[in-house]
Amino acid sequence: MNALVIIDVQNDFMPYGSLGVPDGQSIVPVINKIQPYYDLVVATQDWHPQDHISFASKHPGKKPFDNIELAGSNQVLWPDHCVQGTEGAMFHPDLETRKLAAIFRKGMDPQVDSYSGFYDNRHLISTGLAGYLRDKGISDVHFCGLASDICVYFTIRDAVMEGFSATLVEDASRPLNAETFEILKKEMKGMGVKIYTSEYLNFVSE
Ligand code: VGL
Ligand code: ZN
Repeated sequence: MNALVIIDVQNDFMPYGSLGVPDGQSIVPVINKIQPYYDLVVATQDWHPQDHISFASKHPGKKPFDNIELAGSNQVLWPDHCVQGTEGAMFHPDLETRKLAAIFRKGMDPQVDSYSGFYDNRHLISTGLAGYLRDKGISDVHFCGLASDICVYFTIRDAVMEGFSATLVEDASRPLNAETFEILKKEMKGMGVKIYTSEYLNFVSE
């Protein structure tokens, strides 16, 4: 059984949003096109309280994209984004949501960031996504969404660690930083992640 996990296809990650990913809107028709190929479709939403620690606005003297040390790790500071219940946190209005069996929300702890759809950045708190997918009999998981070099990448890493077969649907994803993504792509391939574009998916049967 296979599943598609749609990551953070939210207004604030669109070029018109507060943390816009270049060309982000162009993934929406691709994601809508591929959904029928999957046994199960779920989505994640970045879902921050308005005083979230990852917001530069919380740190006097800091600007978006500055780095700080937080609990012994590096934390990138972001523009305010995906605040719970705001328009920016809603899915792109053209995203097909009728097939979504569940929505997993992350980044809700004001003190901890959460890029992966499975665990927070300290790897302490689970969203329940791994258990949910296993309970549904899913072994083959495909990923798409925004941004391919941040939340999609960290989600895929955790999927591999959890023992799922992981595939990135590359044209249904876009990176914030294209150069970083090229490096991470090699790393993902090294971990056994498959990277396909949507037109090849029909030929992949596992
Ligand atoms: C994301 C930065 C901060 C993402 C979320 O969805 O890739 N990036 N929060
Ligand atoms: Zn965030």
